[in-house]
Amino acid sequence: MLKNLFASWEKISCNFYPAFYFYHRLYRDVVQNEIKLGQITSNDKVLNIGCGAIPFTAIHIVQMTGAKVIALDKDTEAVERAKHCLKKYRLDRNIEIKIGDGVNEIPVPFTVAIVALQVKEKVKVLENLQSKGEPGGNLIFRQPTDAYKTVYGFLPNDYLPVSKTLQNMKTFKESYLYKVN
Ligand SMILES: C[S@+](CC[C@H](N)C(=O)[O-])C[C@H]1O[C@@H](n2cnc3c(N)ncnc32)[C@H](O)[C@@H]1O
Repeated sequence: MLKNLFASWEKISCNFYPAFYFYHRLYRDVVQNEIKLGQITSNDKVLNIGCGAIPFTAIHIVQMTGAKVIALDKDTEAVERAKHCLKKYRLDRNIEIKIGDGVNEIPVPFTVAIVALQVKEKVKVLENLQSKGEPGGNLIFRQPTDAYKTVYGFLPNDYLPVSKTLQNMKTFKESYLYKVN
């Protein structure tokens, strides 16, 4: 329910620039922390799984690092809206939006992957990324707080991250870093 609320909010508000801007701006510090965690630079090819209709993760990465981003979503409507808005607001440089489910479709090659909080089958996506990525690649997941674990899915304790960064959001307080072996 909460999960769908955010996806719907993005679809409704993406065509209204003040709402688009405000929502994308809210996540600036989150993505900045993840850029430091994954040491993302302009040389990286970043895969963002679950970009939504307002692909703020992709936008911040391009703006802050100059990296190229492939942004994936399994929802056709979100993909179409994201493409439309990026073009309309002239934010489409270095961002390619694609339809696909991160559980079984991973566009390659990528050097870093960032997975949205709302991507529920996190273990399957992590294992899929591990099997498709180049050794040494960085995989970043937003881990929900205990209260939101059932809603968003989570990575259990036996999936130990190599590092993490703190986040100041209601639904998640940490982003985890994994390595492709
Ligand atoms: C509404 S949020 C968008 C997050 C955000 N705009 C960002 O930049 O991080 C989550 C999106 O993830 C998508 N999603 C959920 N599970 C997915 C999966 N397995 N593969 C691809 N997209 C997924 C949903 O369709 C939804 O649009």
